[in-house]
Amino acid sequence: MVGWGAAPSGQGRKPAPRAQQVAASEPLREPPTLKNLSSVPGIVEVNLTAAPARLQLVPGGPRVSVWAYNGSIPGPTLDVHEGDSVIVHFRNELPEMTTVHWHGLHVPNDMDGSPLNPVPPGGSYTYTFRISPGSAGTYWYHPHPDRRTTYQVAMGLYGGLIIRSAHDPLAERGIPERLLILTDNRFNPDGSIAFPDSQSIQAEIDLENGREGNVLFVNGQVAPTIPIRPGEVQRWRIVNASAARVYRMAIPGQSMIHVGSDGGLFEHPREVKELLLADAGRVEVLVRGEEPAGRTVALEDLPYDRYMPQTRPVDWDSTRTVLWLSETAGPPAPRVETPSELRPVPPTDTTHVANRRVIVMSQGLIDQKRMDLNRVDIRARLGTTEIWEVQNVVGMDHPFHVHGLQFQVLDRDGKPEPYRSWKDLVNVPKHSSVRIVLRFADYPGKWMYHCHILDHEDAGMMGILELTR
Ligand SMILES: [Cu+2]
Repeated sequence: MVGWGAAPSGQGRKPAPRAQQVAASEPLREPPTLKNLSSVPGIVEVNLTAAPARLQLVPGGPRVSVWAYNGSIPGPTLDVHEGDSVIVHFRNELPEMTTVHWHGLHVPNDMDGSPLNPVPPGGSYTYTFRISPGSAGTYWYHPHPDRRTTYQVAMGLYGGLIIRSAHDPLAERGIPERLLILTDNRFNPDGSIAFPDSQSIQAEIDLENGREGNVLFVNGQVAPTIPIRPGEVQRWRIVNASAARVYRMAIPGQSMIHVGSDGGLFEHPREVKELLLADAGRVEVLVRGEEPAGRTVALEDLPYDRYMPQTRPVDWDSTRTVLWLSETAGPPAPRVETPSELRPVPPTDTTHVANRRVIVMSQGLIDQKRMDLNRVDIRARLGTTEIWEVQNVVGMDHPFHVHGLQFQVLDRDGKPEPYRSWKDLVNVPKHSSVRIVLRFADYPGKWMYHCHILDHEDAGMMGILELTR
């Protein structure tokens, strides 16, 4: 059983919870779910179209030109179960090439939506894959075309993906859940999405820091409200779909129970005061409504310095409100016991390691190279296990992502990881290194590994891993 003790004051935080009156914050809405066209059990068949649309993005603002999946931002959520066979009829109605990358999923190579398999404008592609057993967790999908990912995601192309297990200890206890997709964006005075001129200083800053926006969204809403009753426990599946922003999340005066990461639940819950969520990563947390009812507290994004000193934004050290948690009045919710056992996360066997590699990330480069779609950077055999030491040798963070599998973090700067989890993305802070263990179980082909700051990825901070039998 995990305690829910009051959180002591954190660094630079006030000891008492900040009660606030919030004007005109809308209740959180969740994205629509992709409609399953199949009535056959175990088959999920959906239509997904990427197309230009006009939507209101900023509250009170005008409708502006966006690109959207099925006309909504975020796109509709793909909600499936382990073992399901998924068929996605995708249509590209954009004026340029795109792909749909199923971030974090273990799928056949030609279903991965990497830049090696572009869908031309006006074209279509049927993505078919089976959801791996044991992969229950929170994922997302987004475009991954050659050099245009930043633009297409900023225009509105991203959506959530939930994989459910037949045995979920939290769902079995009736804990309600919410999907929260975090993004940020930047706007012109007329309300349209702002992109810098290619020769501008802002373009250079974006290339260095990755695109950040001054308006933060949750499911496309600005600082929405989540109501919670005293004693109620909610499970939040949080996706960071931002291009570059790293969130250091905390609820002042309250702890959270961290129960899962990119590839799903941990073995045991962990009580935390704050959580660091790099772009493209996911966390699952339990949040409890606290006494007294009637107050409103913020889920805050605390300052986190991921930047090069010369391009660090002037307001990097400000605290931002991600959403409001409204502790509603009324009778307390019945007590919910948080299970101490969530699910097994067996350690990847390292008795036989086929290869130990060092991968060096510098600014815009991996192993001193820019990505070339016609080059293979790493060759490995299916059925083997490798340990990669991912080194960041420069003065800003780079989040490292590998396509098509979930890995485990062994240690960070030699310090063993305190708990096991499945991950497809690990933030490698400035001047540090992380060792990960990867098992190449299945699916031959060429897989991308890259920095997930989208501007860095577009600029070629990416390599190709070829898996062969
Ligand atoms: Cu990077």
